[in-house]
Amino acid sequence: MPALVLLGAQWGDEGKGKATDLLGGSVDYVVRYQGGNNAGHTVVVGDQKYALHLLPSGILSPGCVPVIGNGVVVDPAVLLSELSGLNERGVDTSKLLISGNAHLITPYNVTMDKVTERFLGKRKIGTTGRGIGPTYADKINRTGIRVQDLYDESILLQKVEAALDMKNQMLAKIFNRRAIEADQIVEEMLGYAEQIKPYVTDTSLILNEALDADKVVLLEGGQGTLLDVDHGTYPFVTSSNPTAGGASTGSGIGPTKISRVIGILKAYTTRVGAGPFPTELLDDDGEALRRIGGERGVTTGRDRRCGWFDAPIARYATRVNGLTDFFLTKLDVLTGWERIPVCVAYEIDGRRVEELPYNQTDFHHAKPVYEYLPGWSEDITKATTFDELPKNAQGYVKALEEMSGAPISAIGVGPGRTETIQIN
Ligand code: 2SA
Ligand code: GDP
Ligand code: MG
Repeated sequence: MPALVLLGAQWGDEGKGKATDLLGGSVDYVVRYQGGNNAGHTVVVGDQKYALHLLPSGILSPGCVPVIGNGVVVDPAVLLSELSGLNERGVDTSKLLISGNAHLITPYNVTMDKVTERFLGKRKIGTTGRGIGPTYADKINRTGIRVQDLYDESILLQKVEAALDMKNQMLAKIFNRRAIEADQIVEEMLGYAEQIKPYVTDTSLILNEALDADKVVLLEGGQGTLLDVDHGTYPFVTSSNPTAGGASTGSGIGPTKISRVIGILKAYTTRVGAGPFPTELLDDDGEALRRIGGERGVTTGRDRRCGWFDAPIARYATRVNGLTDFFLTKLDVLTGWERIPVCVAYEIDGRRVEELPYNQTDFHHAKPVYEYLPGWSEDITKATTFDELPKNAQGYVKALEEMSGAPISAIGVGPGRTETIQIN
């Protein structure tokens, strides 16, 4: 198998970290291709729990080379602290590779993220405040700073000055803030340069050579399909492409090398931050899903908004990503409900709509049309085969598979590595 992609089919936090870790043993490289330390992946190995933000989840698999691709935005201070945190827990991180073309999150990008959100007030996006959007904005605006710029001091200074020129005027005139000094930024950035240097390389070349040598490369998405800047619920999205196309541009691996695209799909729906969410529950059921599912942001600690499963979203993820299969996660969280509502379509201004509307105003008005599936009360966390699941849990999985447009190849029944049912 050449390259495969693993990505979020909903609004993120579907359990991608666990799924990547599960596959980690059978792949040679795990690559992050977009986002930055806005991601929060939880991996539970035995009695150890790891929260990763910037590093690929493959860093926990000893045989695997973790890669930060060109499409990622890297906060160097976060990178170094995440590495040393893992080292202190005995994890070997020496194999890490970082693309010299990845962009750096600078302190002024973090400042811009925070002041912009404050400025937007009620209209804010609910970002993680990690400087993600402003760093991608600089990249597209061609005023970004790349990892490779750390190794040419005069170029770094010129680029930081250019990037700060307009921002300092904005900070002073619009946000009433003091100017940021280019020299101070350069000094801070240079302070990280030597520690990062051993990891920096041409990752696209290395990955393509690995594929030519029949190695297996796993491309790991952060966030999810509906947070994609092109295909998500714009403007309530992140500023990168978590969808399958982003895996190619964000790693420098051509689409013809990708043979499998796995969508990670939670058995219900969650979202962090602002924006439309048709099946959101503002009642006791929503509170129960949050409590039982432990639905709290791994990066910011914010409560996640919770709701029932939304089939048009799953179908949409299948379509825009060309999904080959799904991993269904957190089925165990639904144990105990007598009947489980599943959104099969929307009602928008009196019309029944089967697919996700491309028009944002329509999506804001979408009301879920529910079908009710019978629930189960048996503990399913020890199930290791599909047949061991209660009949109604089997029925729920089969119904979701039929509605979502791609086969379900694994089912999560708990957070641990072993709490997974593989379906062949
Ligand atoms: P940003 O910071 O610019 O990427 O924010 C833009 C929107 O993207 C959402 N976003 C996320 N949604 C779910 N999970 C994410 N990662 C963390 C986690 C989130 C956390 O694993 O829990 O801890 O809050 C993530 N990252 C970005 C964000 O909420 C905005 O809606
Ligand atoms: P990611 O961002 O997609 O990697 O997901 P997060 O780590 O942010 O959130 C998923 C949460 O669900 C984590 O706390 C995981 O440990 C947990 N998790 C993953 N799969 C399962 C599952 O099948 N059952 C249960 N109960 N928890 C799971
Ligand atoms: Mg997460």
